[in-house]
Amino acid sequence: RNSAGIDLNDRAILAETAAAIAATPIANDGTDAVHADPRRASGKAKRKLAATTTPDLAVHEAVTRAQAAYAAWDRRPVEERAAIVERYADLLEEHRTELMALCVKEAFKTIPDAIGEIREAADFCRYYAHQARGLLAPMTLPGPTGERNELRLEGRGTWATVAPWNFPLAIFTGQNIAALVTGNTVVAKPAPQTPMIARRAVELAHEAGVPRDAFILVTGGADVGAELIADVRIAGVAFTGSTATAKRIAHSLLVDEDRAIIPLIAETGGVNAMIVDSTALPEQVVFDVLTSAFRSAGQRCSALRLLLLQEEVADTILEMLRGAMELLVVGDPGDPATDVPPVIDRDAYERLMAYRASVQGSWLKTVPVPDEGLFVPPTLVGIDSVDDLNREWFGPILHVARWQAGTLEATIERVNAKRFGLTMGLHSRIARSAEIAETRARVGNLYVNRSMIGAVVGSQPFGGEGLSGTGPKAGGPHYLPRFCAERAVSIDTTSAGGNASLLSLA
Ligand code: UN1
Repeated sequence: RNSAGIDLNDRAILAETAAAIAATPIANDGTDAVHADPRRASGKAKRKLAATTTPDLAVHEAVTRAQAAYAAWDRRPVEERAAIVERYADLLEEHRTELMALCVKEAFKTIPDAIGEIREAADFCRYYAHQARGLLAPMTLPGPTGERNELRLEGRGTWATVAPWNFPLAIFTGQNIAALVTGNTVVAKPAPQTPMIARRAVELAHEAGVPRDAFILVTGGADVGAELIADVRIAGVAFTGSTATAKRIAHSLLVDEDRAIIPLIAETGGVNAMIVDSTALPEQVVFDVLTSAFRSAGQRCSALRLLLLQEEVADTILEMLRGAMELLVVGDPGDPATDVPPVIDRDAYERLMAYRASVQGSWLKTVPVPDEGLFVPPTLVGIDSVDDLNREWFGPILHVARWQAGTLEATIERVNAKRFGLTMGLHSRIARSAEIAETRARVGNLYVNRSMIGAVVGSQPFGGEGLSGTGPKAGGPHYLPRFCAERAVSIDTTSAGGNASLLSLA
């Protein structure tokens, strides 16, 4: 099953969701965002709030409990854990309208994106549950006669997970379920912007049968995250967020000489480019650009940041894109018609608006937005060359440059030279160009003739390289093993080894 079973044309579900949104007792519908919720407040007020927010449990106590719960959880047969995780997926779907409403209210998700959250979270659960059953079954390995060799994957202990606000249910669930289904226990820190979604997700996991102490939430800001990462009892860290924070985490895992060397799985940002040549279908390019750059207000790490148009079609495509941007509906995320919601908080709003103002001379297009609320106008910014953008702006701001026919390979190398490596798009009908992109693009996810967002669990394993993260890819076949300890057991079964039959001293 690869769907939350929600049809956007199903009026009953939309009505149910609208009612749930109205009944969700937290601030804002995207229009009163600035005033109503302290988490949307200025940086200073937000820091104060983070400092005064009482974590559900103090970090030290949370790790102590999760450690104590580890042995029993890891010893449960994988089938039991997998069944609990599948039950959890069912619960996520049963509670979908409530969870969607939380996504809309707390994270400003549009309704289609909120549906995506439920679907992706449930998909992660089912995919990882299915995979764990095979992966954690003991494997017999070949060896000489008289020797028995087995390889087992098991949990490592207690993981720390640090999740982002931009996929407050999907990525939060993916990280935590991967750790849990493989036998680990987890202390999870959600983003300070989205604690309520996380709390509800954890409650439902407990309801599904995950022991309370196997999955513990700690909430708060960067200070709580730092304290969690600094706890030497942690057996691994899964992080999604900024490149800078990932580096700080990597550093803090290494400074203590006595500390075990533990895995860090980091999924970070990108300066994602789409290259369009003269054989591309312009209407499709325009649609995919709108989707990739402006949907979710550009707040996906997969989002398109840099559009590279072949000189000969640049003016035509820009003209069509300008026209299409006029049709974007920017507004209340709870309205099913909305394409572009507000950005996550006042800090993000101010950062993006200041940058946007600083490049005003290069605007190629911008669109009006409602006066009240954290709406960053979708904006096209012209730049002279592919080399002129080297950092990620996490919002609905798309940079555009031109490239010359015959330089596809060189253009891809110039994108590679930014050293991010998350997503790249190519729009072309030339098979040779697709081949060049496939072999040259140093990215985790290459998308040809389609949008660059919305990676589907199991079909498009997602994650990058370089400054974009460590891998392995979430929703792919290599993700779970990273959460596991690998143990090989070799037994001499000859009489010389004394182990022809191991004594059973029951
Ligand atoms: C992220 O923004 O952190 O492909 C990840 C997508 C999502 C992944 C985005 N599944 O847009």
